[in-house]
This record gives sequence, structure tokens and C-alpha cells, in this order.
Amino acid sequence: MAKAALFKPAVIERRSVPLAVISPKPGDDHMKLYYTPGACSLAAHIVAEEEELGLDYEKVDLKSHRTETGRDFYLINPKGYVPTLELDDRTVLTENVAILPFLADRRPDLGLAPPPDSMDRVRLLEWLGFITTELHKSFGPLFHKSAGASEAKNKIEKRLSLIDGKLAGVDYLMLGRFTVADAYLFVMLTWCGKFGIELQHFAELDAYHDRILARSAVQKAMGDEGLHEKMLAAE
Ligand SMILES: N[C@@H](CCC(=O)N[C@@H](CS)C(=O)NCC(=O)O)C(=O)O
Repeated sequence: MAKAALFKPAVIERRSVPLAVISPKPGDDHMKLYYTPGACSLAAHIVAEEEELGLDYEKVDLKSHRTETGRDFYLINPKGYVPTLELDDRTVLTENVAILPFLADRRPDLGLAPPPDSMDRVRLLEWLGFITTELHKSFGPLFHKSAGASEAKNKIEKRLSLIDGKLAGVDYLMLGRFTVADAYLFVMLTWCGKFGIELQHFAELDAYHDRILARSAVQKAMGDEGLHEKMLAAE
């Protein structure tokens, strides 16, 4: 076969539906966030509260994979994990790196994510990719008390120390303002104490955590997930 035929570029059909058609504007949102208190879905919850989107919420028990209304969560999201965002057309969106910018784009005026066509947006994706693969996933062995927990803890501390350096002299991860990347990172920081990772040992992270914690949307989301009561009970 001739080489030219082998390397003939595939014809890509452009059939994607414009975002504006899929998703309603703020005010008439009827999306539902499936969440588990204190899990990574808290980031999406915070973002939705920042935007006052008025989402519906349904709690998921990750042990039984049942929702609070008794439904089999695997039938809603076959991946079986939160966050899961059900759009008003009943299609389902998964993955923090997709859900967080998607939610941010409901209120572009708030600047929780930079505009889609900008280099800043690429930088946001760089942060989200780093947080999800290098940090979030590293907590797995700690939560599951599985082999490799100590290596995972070392890796998390190494990654946090890199982030700590980036936070010197600035209040947020990028652009000098709160973005969805801060919401995501914040959730990971709330997990650290459970595993003996002390934020006080870093130059910036403790104050950064407290700065995000003080936001009213964060207080609201955490309060609605019952996390304040849990914290008080742990004291
Ligand atoms: N790749 C997914 C992972 C989400 C994830 O790990 N969710 C955890 C809670 S933080 C979960 O629901 N785990 C339950 C399970 O995997 O069954 C994302 O980034 O959104």
C-alpha cells in the first residue's frame, strides 16, 4: 500500500452540540450535584454556592453506592463516584476537571475560570490536571490504608511544597483571584490533617487554607454538607 494512503488524515465530523444549548443559564438551572460530604465533590458544591446557581443536591453513600433517596448510584453514574453532575436534560457530566470549568462558565462575570479561548484558561487546566493527578489521586492509598500509603504521603508533601512555593506573595493559585482551582485544592487541604500532613509546616498553605475557609460560599457548602458538626465532634 502506498505511504500516502496510510497517512491519509481522518475526516473529523464536527457534530458537537454548542454548550449554550446543553446548559441553562443561571436562574433557570435545574442541575443536580451528587455529592458525598467532605469528598472531592465539595469543590463543585463550593463553586455552585459562589455562583448562587441554586442546584439540587443528592447525597451519595460511597460504601453502599446508594443515594439518599435509595437509588443505585451506578445507574446514575456507572463510574460510581462523585462529583456527578446531572444536567437539566438528564445527561450526566463527570470528572472534576470537566465539572469545575463547566460550572464556572455558568457565570463568566465572576471570573471563577478564565475565558475558554485564553491562555489563562490553559493555565487553569494545567492547575486542575496537576491537582487531580498529582494530589487528589495520591490520597487513595491513605484513604484505603493500602500498600504504598507512606510513599503516597511523601509524594503529597512534595507536591504541596511545590504549591506552597507558588503561593509566596499571592493569595490564590492564579490571576490574584479565587478560581475553581482554589476550590479543588482547598478540599485536598481539608484532608491533610487526617493523615498527619500538617499545613503549619508549610510557609503559605495554612494561611491559604484559612483564607479559602473564610469565604461565605465555602462556609455555606460545608455547613450544608454537615462538615462543621463533624469538625466540632472531632474536637
Ligand atoms: N476521576 C474522578 C475521581 C473522583 C473521585 O475519586 N471521587 C471519590 C470521592 S473524592 C469517590 O467518589 N470515590 C468512590 C468510588 O470510587 O467508588 C474525578 O476527578 O472527578
